[in-house]
Amino acid sequence: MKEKLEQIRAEALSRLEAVDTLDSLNEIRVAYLGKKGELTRVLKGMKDVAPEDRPKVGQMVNETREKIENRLNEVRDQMAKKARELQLQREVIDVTLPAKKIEAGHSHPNTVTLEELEKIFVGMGYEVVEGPEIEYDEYNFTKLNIPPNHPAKDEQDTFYINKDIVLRTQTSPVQARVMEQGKLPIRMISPGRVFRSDEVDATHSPSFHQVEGLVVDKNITFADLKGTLAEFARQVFGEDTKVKFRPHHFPFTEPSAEMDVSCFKCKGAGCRFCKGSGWIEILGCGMVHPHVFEMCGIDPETYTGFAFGVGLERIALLKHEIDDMRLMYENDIRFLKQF
Ligand code: 2U9
Repeated sequence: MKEKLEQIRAEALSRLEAVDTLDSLNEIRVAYLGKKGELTRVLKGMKDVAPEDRPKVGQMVNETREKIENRLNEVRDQMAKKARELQLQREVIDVTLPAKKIEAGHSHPNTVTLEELEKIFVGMGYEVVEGPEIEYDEYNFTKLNIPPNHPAKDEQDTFYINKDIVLRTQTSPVQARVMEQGKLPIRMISPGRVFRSDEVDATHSPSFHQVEGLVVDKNITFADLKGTLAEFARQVFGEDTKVKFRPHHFPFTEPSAEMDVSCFKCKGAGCRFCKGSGWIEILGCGMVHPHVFEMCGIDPETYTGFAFGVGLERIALLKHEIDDMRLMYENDIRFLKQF
């Protein structure tokens, strides 16, 4: 019996020397210490041992079990230690490596331009007022002196939600709503997205942005309009910018004009940028039409006012010398990160 136990112990310990995985370690544990293992088999053979020898043999079995078990645990601990060392080696952090760069984003060129325009007008005492992109046909057209069947309605043909509700074609309805509130005087700009059923090309989009402005007070004249917009042009395009007003027609203003600025590339001499003319068209403007005042509840005999409208994309494209509006909406990072 003693020899048998010696042999089991030697065999188990020798197998433990060669073990290299947790699975094979477990196999050895089962083979020697398990319910159907070698030592259990020895214990089952106790019935053949003389009763007086049984305690001694029992003690020997226990000693053998203890030795094998101790070694098994040692080997298991060594394997765990080795695995942990390997893992630490693999995960070692080189603190001298250069850090990953955090890619900081920045505002879209449209947003940069909008903020610049807002700053200029806020500096002149204007309020910034926003309004709904979905509007009543009445506010988008009728109150702005564009009655049903007016040809200008066709020009601005838009997206109808139903026969009374449209996606606004201009931000003017915001100003009509402010006028209706009746708090005078008014000095405001209304920036925002507008919609027209235009085909996409380098200068058109079915959705773009406007900044419109409105001043209403007693004794406002065309001279106030000219002075304000000339100052605006100087702040956007440079101190030596000249302005020129050409007569035009808008249903909501009378008289109406378009304003050009002297070309900021060639200073008015004529170049490819201004198509040889020396001037670049920037915005539309005019004195608020008396019908518009009446429809918004303001007495045109007491109050006068001027209004203007600029396309935000147009200013942003000019300032950055971008020749295709579609680039503004594609959000290609290679384009955007240049500004
Ligand atoms: C009220 C009364 C009058 C706003 C105006 C323009 C002239 C104009 C265009 C510029 C380029 C639209 O984005 S664009 O295509 N706008 O030329 N807008 S006067 O006149 C108003 C506004 C509100 C109550």
